[in-house]
Amino acid sequence: MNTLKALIFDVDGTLAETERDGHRPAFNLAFAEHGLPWHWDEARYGDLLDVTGGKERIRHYAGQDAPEMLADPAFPELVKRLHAAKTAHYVRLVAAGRLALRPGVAELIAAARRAGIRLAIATTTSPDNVDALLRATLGDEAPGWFAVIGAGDIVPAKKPAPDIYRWVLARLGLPAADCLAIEDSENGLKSASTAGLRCLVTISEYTRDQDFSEAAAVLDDLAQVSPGEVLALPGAA
Ligand code: XBP
Ligand code: MG
Repeated sequence: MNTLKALIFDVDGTLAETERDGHRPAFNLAFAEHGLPWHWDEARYGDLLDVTGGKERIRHYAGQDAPEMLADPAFPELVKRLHAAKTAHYVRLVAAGRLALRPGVAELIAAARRAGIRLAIATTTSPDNVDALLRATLGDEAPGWFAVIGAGDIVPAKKPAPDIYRWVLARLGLPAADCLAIEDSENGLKSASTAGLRCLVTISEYTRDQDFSEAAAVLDDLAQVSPGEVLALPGAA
């Protein structure tokens, strides 16, 4: 029996294609204004996406391209400052309307609200980024439509660890079997599956070649099916 009570959305790559033209340029602007000769092109950024979390991604990159920086006692503070600057740039880009929702996302959110199915977010990205994207694309009331928003450093172990989904499920007060996760990446799918959730994958720009064999369904985007079909996906057990 389908007991769907909540949809739990990933953000980056799922609600919108945020990485190539949102997060990536925001990182590059932050590097430039801190005098760093770093520039993440589209291809390199694709590799760096294996590491979720902006601060984690900066640390990983420095380990590869400037390992001497890791030993500098000032490095952790630099990472914090770079990431704060990157977040400010990203929020500004999003507020300026640079990113749109992916096809079918707004329709599914509207259908879930009409059907009394609760909405939640489980993302690796920072809370300010989620708030800015929801407001810019769905209006100022949109963050309030989500019963739970789990974002960023609220759990220390980011996707593919299941912690963010477990955190969201605990706050929803629902068992995993009553919820459906919507993801775009293998890291996100692993995170949701390990938390016991069934997961619908909508493949995104950077995730075409990833392994989605554990997914309940794999689509190019949510406009391929009707919202009713998503809400009627068969349950886990
Ligand atoms: C998203 C991410 C994030 C963003 C950057 O992964 O990996 O790190 O790229 O966000 P997912 P912050 O879609 O699986 O949640 O810089 O705010 O960390
Ligand atoms: Mg994602």
